[in-house]
Amino acid sequence: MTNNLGTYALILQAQARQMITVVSLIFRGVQKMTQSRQEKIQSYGRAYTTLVEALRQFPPEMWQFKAATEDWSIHELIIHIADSEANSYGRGRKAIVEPGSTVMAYDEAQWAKTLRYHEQSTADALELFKWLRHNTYQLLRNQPESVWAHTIEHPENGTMTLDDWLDVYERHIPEHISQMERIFAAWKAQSII
Ligand code: NI
Repeated sequence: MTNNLGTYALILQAQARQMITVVSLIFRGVQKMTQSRQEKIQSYGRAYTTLVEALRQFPPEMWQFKAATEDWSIHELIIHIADSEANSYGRGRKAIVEPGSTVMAYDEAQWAKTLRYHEQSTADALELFKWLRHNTYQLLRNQPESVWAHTIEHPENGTMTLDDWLDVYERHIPEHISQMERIFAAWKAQSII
């Protein structure tokens, strides 16, 4: 009897230890996810500063340079960033307030042509981007956990959670900065010839 009780206690102890391991693994997973989301929100919030600092390395006289006819110039990319932000501003809010909504897709290349991006002010576009981004950043910082699983329906990308939306827009500015660097390199290469 005493032996049986002892064995039983050992089994219970082992089971408890296993439980603790599982719970702590789950906890660490959640903590990691929350941490990386927090990092993304911070990076999302820094985008305007990052963009303005990056733009300093490109001389304004080459902002309308296109490496190929169908490629975008730095000038067009800046206007695109503001238009994209205006769209994402609406999409993010739809996800928070009206989960399950279908959001609008738009033809980026056609917007650049029809809305004559080269004739629009880059200074105005940067200012617009600055405040749209700032306002959404403030909003994101205070969202409850449950909101991040809210979804929207994108006609081209399918179902997106608010986390997916953050992922796309956190990467948007750094990706376009890399593109600008490639345009600048192409401009330098053809200036030498
Ligand atoms: Ni883009």
